[in-house]
Amino acid sequence: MEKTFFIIKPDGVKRGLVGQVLQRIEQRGFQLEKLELRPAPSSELVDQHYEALVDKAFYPLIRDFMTSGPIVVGVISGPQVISCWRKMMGATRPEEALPGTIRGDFAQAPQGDETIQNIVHGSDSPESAAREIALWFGEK
Ligand code: DAT
Ligand code: MG
Repeated sequence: MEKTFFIIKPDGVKRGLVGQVLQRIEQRGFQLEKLELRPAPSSELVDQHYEALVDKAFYPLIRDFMTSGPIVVGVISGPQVISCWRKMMGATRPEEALPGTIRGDFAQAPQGDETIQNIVHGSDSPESAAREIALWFGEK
């Protein structure tokens, strides 16, 4: 069965949205394979996770945000779970995320110079899912 990796980012945990995010996963019928509350991740781990973005001008703000507090990490499985979870998350930019999606229902567009805080992460392909599961859960 297809698997994907997800994160409830520091904003989601701080705002008390863990239960509502997990409820949507269960409601949709996906199977929870792994689920852990983790202390704020190290910069090194976040840099590896976002290896495709580390050279972008905005990346330092992402790193600061992602290391700012505890996160929930997990693996879920189900038919087409990678693309389906991406649809459930909604667009990257909160102002573009449709109502009914997690980001569209809970995330606000950045104000001032803060970075995008959009509650959740989900792998974007089978290759990233495998890489991210190995990175966060140490499966070789
Ligand atoms: P997604 O999280 O929808 O997969 P992504 O992988 O392109 O989006 O980027 C990872 C995170 O980085 C994203 O959730 C928010 C932030 N981000 C992406 N593009 C950005 C940009 N142009 N400016 C600021 N932050 C950005
Ligand atoms: Mg991404």
